[in-house]
Amino acid sequence: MLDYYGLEADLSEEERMIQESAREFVDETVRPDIGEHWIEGTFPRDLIPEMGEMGFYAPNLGGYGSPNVSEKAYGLLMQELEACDSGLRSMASVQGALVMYPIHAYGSEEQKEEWLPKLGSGEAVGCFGLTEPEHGSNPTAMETRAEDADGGYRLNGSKTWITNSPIADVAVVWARDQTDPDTPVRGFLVETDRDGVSTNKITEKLSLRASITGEIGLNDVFVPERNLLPGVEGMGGPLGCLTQARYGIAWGAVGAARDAFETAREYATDREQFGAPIARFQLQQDKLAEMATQITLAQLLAHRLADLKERGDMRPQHVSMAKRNNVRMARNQSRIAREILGGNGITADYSPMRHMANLETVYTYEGTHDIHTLILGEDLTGFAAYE
Ligand code: TGC
Ligand code: FAD
Repeated sequence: MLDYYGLEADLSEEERMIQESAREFVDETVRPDIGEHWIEGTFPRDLIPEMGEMGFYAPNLGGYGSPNVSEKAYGLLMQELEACDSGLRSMASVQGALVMYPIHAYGSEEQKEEWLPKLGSGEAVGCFGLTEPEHGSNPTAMETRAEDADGGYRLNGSKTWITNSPIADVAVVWARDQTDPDTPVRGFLVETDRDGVSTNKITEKLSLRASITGEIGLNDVFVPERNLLPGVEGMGGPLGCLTQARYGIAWGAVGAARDAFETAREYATDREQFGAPIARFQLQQDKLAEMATQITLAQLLAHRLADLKERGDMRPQHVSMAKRNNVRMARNQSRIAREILGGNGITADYSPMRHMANLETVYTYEGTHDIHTLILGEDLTGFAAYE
């Protein structure tokens, strides 16, 4: 596996063990059938509890059954999952960073005890409802409302493009807590079997096909007071979760690029044209040299980001730079890998084109590439340029 600057030599024993066990799990259990799942547009649901058993959901959190592993170990895990398929990493990102994290960071003791063990083991599935049909890049303008009701709240609105909503037991839903649009956004735990909740599946995706995506319709849904996340008010709530998930993506995308590179390197070494392996030709070596360089730069960024996170110095803007760079890198390099495979490269028998198609989603969700450019632009100049 490409590790040109020997970064893995500095891993702790725990980090190495997590990386190796995730690699083995993916190779033995997921990789053989992932192309078929991608073609069929299905997620291998029997893996959900297996991934829980492996400790893949938010192992970087402390307590409630989570082992509190290092941020680097968590990143390496995301990298190995996405080296198989972005849909697999999405499953772990949403369950861990977008559902367990807000419960852990903002939830009541009762909510933590009820949900964290079940979500960690994969017995329950969660989803994160922020995006709305009319408000994607600008979720602050959300229209979903939570009005006071006897003993709780009544939710109305709709969320869309929600990973796992059709199979979720619980949704973290972000809404304004009154009819006044100036009141702060609040987070609610909404069990999906409540009256008035619908979760239609979005079909015909040409990207992230081995992942289930849907809507969340909320039609006069009553949730009791105890379902409000008490520990946060305002957009810092959902955006704080995004920082956690974007961190995982910055690592994960490197895995997709590395897998595309390794597939291309092997193919170039085996495939002969004009009486020699195509790896013998300078044009192909140029592509491989550039891919290896770009992947190595992204690995360095991810490792440094982990160090910053571990010691509490990571700012959301650091995460934006890494998400923006590493996903763009993976999107570009998986396409070059596809080229090296010639005609075979357009089939699901090889991973590069599947990664390439998946990365269109990864480039778009968790803040589009453009939005991260604007976040960095604001940080560097002091001028916000969203409007
Ligand atoms: P702004 O005024 O800048 O901030 C509001 C409050 O939030 C705080 N904050 C953050 N906190 C933690 N992490 C971050 N990344 C934060 N960004 C901002 C900020 O300090 C402030 O706090 P306070 O206490 O002062 O109130 O917010 P804004 O309304 O101007 O928004 C800025 C903008 C455009 C950057 C933001 O809206 C944004 O990031 N938009 C992109 C939307 C997005 O990423 N959506 C993702 C949806 S979830 C998803 O895609 C899951 S895919 C899952 C999968 O399958 O893997
Ligand atoms: P828009 O915001 O409409 O953007 C369209 C284009 O305009 C983009 O190119 C964008 O970069 C550009 N643009 C927007 N604003 C500006 C600006 N100010 N300046 C310059 N350019 C701009 N959301 C969730 O809440 N939970 C999930 O689990 C989830 N999972 C997802 C899974 C998939 C497969 C996909 C595709 C999306 C998912 N999302 C999820 C939604 C995702 O976060 C949004 O798609 C994303 O935030 C972009 O929103 P949008 O699609 O509405 O695009």
